Amino acid sequence: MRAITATLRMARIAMVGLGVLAVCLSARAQPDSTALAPGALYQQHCAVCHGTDRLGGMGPALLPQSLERLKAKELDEVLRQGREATQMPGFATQIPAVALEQLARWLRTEPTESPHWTADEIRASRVVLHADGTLPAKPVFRADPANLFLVVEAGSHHLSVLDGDRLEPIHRFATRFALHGGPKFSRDGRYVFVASRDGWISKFDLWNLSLVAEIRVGLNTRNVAVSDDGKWVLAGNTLPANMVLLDARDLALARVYPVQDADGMPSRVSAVYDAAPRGSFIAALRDIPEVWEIPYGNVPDALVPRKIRLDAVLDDFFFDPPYRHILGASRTGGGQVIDLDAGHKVATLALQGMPHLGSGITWERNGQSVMVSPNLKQAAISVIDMGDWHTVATIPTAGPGFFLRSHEQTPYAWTDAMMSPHRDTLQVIDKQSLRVVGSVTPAPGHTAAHVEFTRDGRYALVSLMERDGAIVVYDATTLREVKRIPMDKPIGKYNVFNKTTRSSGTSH
Ligand code: DHE
Repeated sequence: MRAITATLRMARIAMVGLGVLAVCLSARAQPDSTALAPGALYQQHCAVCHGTDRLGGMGPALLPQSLERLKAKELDEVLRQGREATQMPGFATQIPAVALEQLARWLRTEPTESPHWTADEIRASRVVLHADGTLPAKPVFRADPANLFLVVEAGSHHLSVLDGDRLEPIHRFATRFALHGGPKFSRDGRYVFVASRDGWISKFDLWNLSLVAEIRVGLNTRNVAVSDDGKWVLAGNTLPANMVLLDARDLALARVYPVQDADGMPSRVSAVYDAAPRGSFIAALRDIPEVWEIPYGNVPDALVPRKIRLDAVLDDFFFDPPYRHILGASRTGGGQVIDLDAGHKVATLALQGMPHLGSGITWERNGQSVMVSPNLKQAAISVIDMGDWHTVATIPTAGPGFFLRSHEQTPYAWTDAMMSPHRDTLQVIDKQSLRVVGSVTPAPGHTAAHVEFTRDGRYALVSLMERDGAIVVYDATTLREVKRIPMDKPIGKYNVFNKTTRSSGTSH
């Protein structure tokens, strides 16, 4: 066991960063790089870490889908200069600029042989460090286990654990490259499951501060959901176009669901979520106008997808509090309300731009439930009446933003303007008047976004998303800064209590 742990640790240390092309360079004589075609250059310099097939190894996958989020000049820069604090070296002194540009372009083209990731490959990737039930069922620290925060640090790929009372870090896990999406907790808050964009699902035991198991479910993964009964983990992939069901105890592969319509048209998955009150997973699909419901309870059709046909695809969606309806939106605009029981659309949402419904939250206003969503393309927050689905208000903001957060114990909701020149400022909205009543700018000129509250709603934790960034803690009433906890590009942060009790002010 120790050997596996040590090997994994070594692999982790080596893999951190986009590249890790580094170790790839051997000291022995190599063919002249100036004369090589991009494919040959790749095999000479990159394949050792990123895999001969570009599917990843110690370094991440280098497929077009994996590089989608990296701008052309960023990729050029990484190839030339390497990546700070990782094993990825720069090649500017060894490979001529023109050849590096060709290599960058080549990395963005599909491999001649279509990448695959079969059930056998999924099984073979699994590593179990601690068999289910072998670690003590008692926290190894004094902090309140229900008031821990997990912080995803994207800079050097770590997951930090904060004591939510003292607001101090108590542990830092190394993680796979580029975690994305919300970590998903078991109901008792002991276990947490995270997905990396490269397809790795990791299970951590927070009480023992230990990594339990890992498995690679795909080459490009959207996100992961955990069933409310704690038995299943479902991951949604874009490459291959499928969903993968795992046994939550040890991440053993249970089932692969190819995602395609009745005519065999495959679809990438937009997102998968647990619909706890329904005892099912719900999956939105990006290329075919369907929503799939996979019941996991003790029912005759357990684990068999029920397919609901829609008028338009869903890129993003939100559950109403009873989990009867989903409010969905597609990248091309427009929103729809789908009644999951009836299995069809019941209303159209009057939404402009690109609402980020997955980041929506709800609160009570004038005796009515409203769903409130940021917008990735418009400087506005939409407020929707959950009774008749009409738009109650559109709140103007400083710029398009990603996230919106509140808490039952605070009168305010906080939003960012991350997609605009005002990305350094969060605005604070009064939940009753629907007016912007304040703002905070943790560091002028530096990106600040994503808020999560302590379990009592007293403090708001904001991410200063820079390499020398921080979690900046604000008093949620006075908006005064209370402290800064240094972090390496913190992205999201997640409070165990708010998540496991499904607070209406946070994502689930
Ligand atoms: Fe995310 C959650 C999709 C880009 C940070 N993001 C999610 C979820 C989805 C999603 C479906 C819900 C997952 C869940 O809860 O399990 N994100 C998308 C996109 O489609 C988009 C726009 C483009 C993409 O390439 O994927 C996108 N997301 C980003 C970023 O650029 C962010 C800011 C930085 C990053 O690390 O990639 C980013 N996404 C996040 C965060 C969450 C998230 C922090 C979790 C929010 C939460 O509080 O639950």
